[in-house]
Amino acid sequence: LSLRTDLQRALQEHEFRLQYQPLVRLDTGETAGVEALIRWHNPARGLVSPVDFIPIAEESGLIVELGQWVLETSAAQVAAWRRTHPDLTLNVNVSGHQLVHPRFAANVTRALAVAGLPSGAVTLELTESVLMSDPDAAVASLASLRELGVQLSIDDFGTGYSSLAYLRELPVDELKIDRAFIARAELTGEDLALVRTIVELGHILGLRVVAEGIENAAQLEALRRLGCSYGQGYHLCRPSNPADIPQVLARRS
Ligand code: G
Ligand code: G
Ligand code: MN
Ligand code: NA
Repeated sequence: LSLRTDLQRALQEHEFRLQYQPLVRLDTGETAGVEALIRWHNPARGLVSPVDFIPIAEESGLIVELGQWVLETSAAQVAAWRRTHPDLTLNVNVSGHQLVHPRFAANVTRALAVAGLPSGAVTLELTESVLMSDPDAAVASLASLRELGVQLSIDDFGTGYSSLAYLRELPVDELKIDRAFIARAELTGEDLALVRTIVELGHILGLRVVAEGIENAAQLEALRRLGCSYGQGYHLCRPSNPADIPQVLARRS
């Protein structure tokens, strides 16, 4: 069976699951939100990484349906967790193919309405490369999404080709520093200076800045000292099954 045919079947047979990775406030150590991350458990193939199946889902167009499932499932899950943690927010990764779909805004609205999750609790993550492949079109789609009240994030920042001019024009709320900048080393010297510069750039533009890929205590401490507001990474918490999240919400990192 080709991966493409198998994906369609997998969606019908409920082989996809979501894990959630906390976004931690670095000043208090509290979990502010969670990022939904898709997983495919296939009896024959085992656990397949989204790195391998998302591109195929994009080529075949299935990403629209799959992305909608992610949105609906994660919105319902976070709405449930908000009964005990009312300020918890949700980050969802969105593919460029979803962004340009004419009904994307309507689909987002419907998913959130069904789940009973306020749009202000949701941040849609788009990669820098998607935004920069057609910046003028991106600005237009992002503006219409933002009218719904959802927030927008630039994921994997620093790996694409953002021009500073466009960065200023993009209607976004959050910038996620790609883990390549964080996990490279002990975060000293040039690496540290580079990350400090990105944090400052984000703050100058009025954005929430999230450092991804924090893997050790030294990196965490360095980012706290830089005044980076949020962090994510294995050292704080691995992507986790939904059943394990309530105990994560109860503790501080
Ligand atoms: O979780 P993991 O490290 O395996 O994720 C690998 C890649 O898959 C990351 O780039 C991540 O953004 C992407 N990814 C994970 N979940 C989703 C999803 O629901 N939709 C899209 N479009 N990408 C996702
Ligand atoms: O592209 P995106 O940033 O959405 O990718 C998120 C993925 O990064 C997660 O799915 C997760 O599996 C992975 N990830 C999260 N924290 C860490 C980390 O500390 N180190 C590494 N190497 N990967 C991480
Ligand atoms: Mn992401
Ligand atoms: Na990222």
